[in-house]
Amino acid sequence: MNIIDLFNLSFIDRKDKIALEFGDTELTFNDLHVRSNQMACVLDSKGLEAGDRLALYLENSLEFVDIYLACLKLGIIIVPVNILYKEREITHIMNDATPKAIISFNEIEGIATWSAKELANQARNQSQKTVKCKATGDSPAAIIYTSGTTGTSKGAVLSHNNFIANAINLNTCWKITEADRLLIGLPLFHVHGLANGMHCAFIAGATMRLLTRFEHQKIKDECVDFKPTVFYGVPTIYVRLLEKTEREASQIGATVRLFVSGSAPLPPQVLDAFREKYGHVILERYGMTETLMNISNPYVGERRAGTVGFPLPGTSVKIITTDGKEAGVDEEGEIHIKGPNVFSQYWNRPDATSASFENGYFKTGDMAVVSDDGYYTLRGRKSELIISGGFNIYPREIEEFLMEQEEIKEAAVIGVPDRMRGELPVAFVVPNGKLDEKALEDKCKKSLASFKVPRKFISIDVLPRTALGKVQKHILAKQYSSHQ
Ligand code: MLC
Ligand code: AMP
Repeated sequence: MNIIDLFNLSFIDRKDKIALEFGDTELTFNDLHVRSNQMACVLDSKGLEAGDRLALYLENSLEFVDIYLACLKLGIIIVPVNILYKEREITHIMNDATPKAIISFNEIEGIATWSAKELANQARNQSQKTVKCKATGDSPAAIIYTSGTTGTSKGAVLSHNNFIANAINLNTCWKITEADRLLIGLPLFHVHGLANGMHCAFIAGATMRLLTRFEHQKIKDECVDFKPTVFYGVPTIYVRLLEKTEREASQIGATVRLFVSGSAPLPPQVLDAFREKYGHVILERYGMTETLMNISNPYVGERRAGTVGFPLPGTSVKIITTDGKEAGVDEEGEIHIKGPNVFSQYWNRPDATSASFENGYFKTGDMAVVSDDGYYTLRGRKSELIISGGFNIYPREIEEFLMEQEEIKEAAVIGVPDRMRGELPVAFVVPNGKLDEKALEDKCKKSLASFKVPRKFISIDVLPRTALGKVQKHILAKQYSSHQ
């Protein structure tokens, strides 16, 4: 079975129900079905075939949804690209995934694009006839780029079955049904918005309101107008919601039965403050691009602050200590995951793929402990990954960029704590002569997504290193905090 077969439970059987609200547009499930058939005709006429890749550089929009569904129907592998990425970052993905094209609303400097608006115009005149989806459960549905635990960003190949396992789990465990109304302001280019948001809504037959993005200034009005029952956010969004007045909080929370947090650690004090102000206990869960959702606090039962709960159905979880043994209760180790939700490979990277699996389990790079009553608590990461506002930053990528600049001899990037975003990147640099920080910042802004641009550049004479030459980032972190 492919995921379109599951969407058809709604596309065909709930024809006249409102599936999607976006701006002033309301689409029924039948509209989604018809529009994606038409879009599939356009893509087909452009010579795209099953197994081809097609990159989407699109903010949340009707075009994103239509093209995404059309690709699933044709067996085309979608490569969603973070809309905040700049030419340098997009080029890496284009070279790696070699998509037939990249679809965008606007021109991208140095990269040939297909216009999303033009495709949408062409689709209007096409046949509405149902396109038979030939994909099987094992067919790749998407390649999503993620920094993983090491190196530069790699494409995680996610199959129809991976997405199906994830959606069935969440719809079951979080009781998502056709009575629900999902408010999705998270980007569809990441699995949180796409697989937990859109897929779950379409399969359950729930109504989804899609926002171009989450804007804290507008969220109260959206809630009052849409009356959501389910709300997904990253911790930054919940910190923003805590800034609302009591009255706004009661308006936002009035119809919601479930607030879910994930993609980065939710500080226990945020969960507590949210319970105080909103009267809701946020359900925190843990996932990854490579595995989709793994561990979740229960819908029924105690949602324990600071923990991510229990393994989801069908997901096997082991904690492996540094000496390679399975950890006992309260003993820290790396989380290893096996299950129908786990991806099969990094695109074109057999070495990276085999390095990331052990005994059939995916090594997540996340450290954790489990309590005697089965709750998992994440304890940080093995790698240097920084998560800012739910977006991942791999320090090496920024360090390499900085060291390409003539004014920089050496660079080391660390994540520093931030109340709003969780973490922020800060760069320690050894300059060639006097450093013009503003000029360096401008260069970063031109080539790196805004969330990757270091918030501070700290000049030092020499980076602290071990005898083997490895930069001692913990010393830099101490140096940073002692200067604050
Ligand atoms: C953020 N920005 C965006 C944007 N999101 N720009 C365009 N489209 C978007 N969707 C930019 C802003 O322009 C701004 O740039 C900066 O980010 C901060 O924006 P802000 O307005 O101050 O927003 P804020 O209230 O801080 O909220 C930011 C946020 C955003 C939380 C809405 O960070 C976000 O959408 N994060 C979600 C990321 C996500 O979906 N992660 C899931 C990964 S999957 P500037 O230039 O002014 O700084 C995964 C697996 C799992 O991790 O477990 O889920
Ligand atoms: P990504 O590569 O964007 O899929 O990000 C996955 C990473 O996000 C995981 O490896 C974790 O480090 C982190 N993550 C996801 N959910 C949580 C959570 N609830 N608490 C802490 N970290 C999380």
